[in-house]
Amino acid sequence: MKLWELRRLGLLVASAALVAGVAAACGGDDDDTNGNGTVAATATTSAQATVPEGAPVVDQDKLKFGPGELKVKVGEKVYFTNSETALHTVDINGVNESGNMKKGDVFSFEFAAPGEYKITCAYHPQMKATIIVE
Ligand SMILES: [Cu+2]
Repeated sequence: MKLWELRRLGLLVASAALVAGVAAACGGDDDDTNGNGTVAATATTSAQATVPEGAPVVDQDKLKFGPGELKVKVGEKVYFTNSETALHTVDINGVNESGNMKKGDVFSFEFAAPGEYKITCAYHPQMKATIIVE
């Protein structure tokens, strides 16, 4: 192998490592993005959590999200509750953010960026809601 070929190989390895590093950094962020490329501040599911008075709530009951449309402000936390025995999830723009929610579970999600978010359940395709963040 000629010297220039070695140099070229070295350069390729260096750029491959750089690309891998960038990809790893992006991959680490993927779970927290909301589909608009921005990071949502917090997302938690808890059986113990309570919904603060006056907070925006989307309830899962009778295989529906209620209300079907909700407007909130940027940075506001929306509380998702499950009032029935059927297992549900809260998928936000196609990403399952809540995991399985049993009856009584509360999942809260802070919408950190404006936009229209599609809320669905992984188990019940008929369950749909829209959250408009302004
Ligand atoms: Cu469901």
